[in-house]
Amino acid sequence: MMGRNEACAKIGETLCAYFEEKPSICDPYGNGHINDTFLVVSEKRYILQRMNHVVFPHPDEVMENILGVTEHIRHKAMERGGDVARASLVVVPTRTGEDFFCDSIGSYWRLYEFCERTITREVIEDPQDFYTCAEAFGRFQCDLADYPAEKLHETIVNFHNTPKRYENLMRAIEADVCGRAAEVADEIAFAMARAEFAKTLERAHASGKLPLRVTHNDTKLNNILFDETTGAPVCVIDLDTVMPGYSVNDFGDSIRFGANTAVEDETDLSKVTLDLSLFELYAKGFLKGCGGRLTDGELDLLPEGAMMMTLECGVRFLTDYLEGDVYFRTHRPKHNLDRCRNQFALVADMEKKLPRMRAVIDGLK
Ligand code: ADP
Ligand code: GN1
Ligand code: MG
Repeated sequence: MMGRNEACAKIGETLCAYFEEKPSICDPYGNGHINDTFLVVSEKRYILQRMNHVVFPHPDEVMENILGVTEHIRHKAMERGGDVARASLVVVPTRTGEDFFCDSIGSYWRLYEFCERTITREVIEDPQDFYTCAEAFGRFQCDLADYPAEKLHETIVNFHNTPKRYENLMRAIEADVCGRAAEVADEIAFAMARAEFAKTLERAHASGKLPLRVTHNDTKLNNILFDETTGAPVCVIDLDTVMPGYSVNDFGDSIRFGANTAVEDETDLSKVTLDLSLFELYAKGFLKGCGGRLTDGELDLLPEGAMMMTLECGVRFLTDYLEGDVYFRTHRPKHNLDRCRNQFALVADMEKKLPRMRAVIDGLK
């Protein structure tokens, strides 16, 4: 498989496709695990991304989704008199008018306007930021409630189908291509002990308790741009996985990342716990942003959504560790294993706190 540096080799050719004159700056940017992101400075600032072709087999479909969804969100922002220019990502076409560029070695690239006067956060410094982040992700879902779901391509099939993620893990254990399975026997046992729980949301959907909605599916704190002066959320980004999904998973993925008292790859597991006050704050903001749209069935399953996204993410990190770290960008040996242990530690703490999570949600109904 082509390495990341090799895949980015044609960045010069890509810049030519977008700019008449060579930009003065083109530097790696941000902390995403999936795409290769660059800050480009020409007459103004841009975000250039090489789309991860392994993760997203149909980059053209990803772009079609993004163009539709961003236009829809801008329209909603206009209706409520918001900051339309920064309300959603703005795709910049190539000089020949294409929405993305395929270079001569088959890498797919896209260019966005840089959303100015914004910052991203990796951790919560002020709890209020988590509340506003929740409101923004809730409003995102609310804005897309009338988006024609049949127009959306499923950019990653079964993305948050946790039982399917378990099947992938089983395959990785069986193949054990790197000979790492014995080393992670404890983590495998932890996952297997929760294989029944992993079916909870799919079962709730099958029984009509959990509707499919248009969701973001990657609601990490660092996928929101905040205004650098006021701290208000300005723009929800990273729209590659906008697809039909469960509201409780959008809720849960934010809790997994933002209400963890440690960062996602912290190796001192004694620091990894669920911050219940952040959980409550996020729940309040998310419900407000969703504008009363969530059904009782969805409300009841919000705590399970948090546990599910954390368990699933741990299973995905473990699978990638077993497969040789081919999916998530890693920065050190065993990085994916560290992330997996961290997520499983958070699951264990959430299990202890489940009655209190339920009580919080009951109090908000
Ligand atoms: P990944 O899928 O790899 O996470 P993202 O699309 O989230 O990639 O982008 C990575 C980072 O780049 C973001 O966390 C954010 O800091 C920054 N970023 C992305 N798009 C923009 C934009 N239009 N304006 C400003 N910053 C952006
Ligand atoms: C990836 O792209 P990024 O870094 O926001 C991943 C998410 C995981 C997350 C774990 C397309 O998100 O599903 O939850 O890493 N995105 C994709 O940090 O797989
Ligand atoms: Mg991201």
